[in-house]
Amino acid sequence: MKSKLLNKNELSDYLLNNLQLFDKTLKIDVKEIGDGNINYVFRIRSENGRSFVVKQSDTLLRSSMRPLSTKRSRLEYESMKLKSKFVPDMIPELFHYDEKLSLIVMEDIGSFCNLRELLIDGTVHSHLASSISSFLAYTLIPMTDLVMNRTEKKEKVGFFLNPELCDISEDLVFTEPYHDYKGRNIITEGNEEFVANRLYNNDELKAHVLYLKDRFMNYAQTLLHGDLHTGSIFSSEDGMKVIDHEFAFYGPAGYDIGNVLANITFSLIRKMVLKEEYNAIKEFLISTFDLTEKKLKLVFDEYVNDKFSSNKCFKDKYIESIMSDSIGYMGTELIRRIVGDAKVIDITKISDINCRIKAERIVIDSAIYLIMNRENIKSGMRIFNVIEKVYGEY
Ligand code: SR1
Ligand code: MG
Repeated sequence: MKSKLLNKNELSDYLLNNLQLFDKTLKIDVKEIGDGNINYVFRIRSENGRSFVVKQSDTLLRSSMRPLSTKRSRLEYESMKLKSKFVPDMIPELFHYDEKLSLIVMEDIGSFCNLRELLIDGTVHSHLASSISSFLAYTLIPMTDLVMNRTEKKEKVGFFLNPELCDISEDLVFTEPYHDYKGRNIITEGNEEFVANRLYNNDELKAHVLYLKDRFMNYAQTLLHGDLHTGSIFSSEDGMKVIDHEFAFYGPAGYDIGNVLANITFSLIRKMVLKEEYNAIKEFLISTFDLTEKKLKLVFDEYVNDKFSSNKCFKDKYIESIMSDSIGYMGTELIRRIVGDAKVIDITKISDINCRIKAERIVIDSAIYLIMNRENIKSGMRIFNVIEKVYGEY
């Protein structure tokens, strides 16, 4: 398919001629600000300071230039629209969608900071565990068929089929870290034997990961963000915004929760091995897990009100299984960011090679324990205890 990507001048003309967002008599400046693997992101600012963000999907993947359907743009837009009904303050406001150009115009969230960078810096805004747990509970529970009309929910499952983006995760998260069949893994020098022993030659672990992969592929529980790492979350003293919804699809709720927990853990382990103050991040990890479980129950009570599904025993089992899935997917995200090629700067920016080797081993050993024991880890403190114990072994 031919590329339809606009260059900066074309984008500027497009916005001035097709939308009433800017005063046409003033100059506008277009700057590319995206650094992701998938799409292109621009900030467009008028001389009077008014600004917007434009996200455009090309027919080729930004990182590797291989073909990728632009359907992802429509799914991103529709998923943001749906989620903003439940968490309006946490989704950038949407101004325009162009189906032909796969282009979304949205609020500029430039006054918020990237959460990965904040955590590396040691900054945890006081509302954050509460905000993230609300985002998770209010986006995950209402889109299940315990709340939605059953027919409408099945239509949504169909609409949000996202085979190409899911395929990326099925490979990068659930397959390649255990079988490097595409030869794309990047293992830090010094950890090759460790990775072979712990991952490539670990059939017991692989069985657990296959179960989680099967659930990812077949359990259409709710509409997921699908790639909810700390680079997709932006925070300020007053609130947070979640971006990059192109991986949206119907899958197990625990996948989004597990991704958040794993990505907080990278910054925690970074601080631990660098012997930096980590108490704020430890508390953040613990409260994010505990508050998410609590709010899933509250939102269940608030939204699940038909007389067949609002059953206390069922509710407890349902939330318990979301939380154990979360621990499992936390583990798979932890592992894939260490051995795969989509790494996280929390770990790659550890400049002392011995510290980095140690951090990677702590991440992998913690993850393996979490995956294999996911049904018995039931509190944020237990998660921290696992990491602390593994840390003590190195
Ligand atoms: C080719 S895409 C690599 C990774 O970047 C995205 O943000 C997802 O995490 C994906 O796995
Ligand atoms: Mg992303």
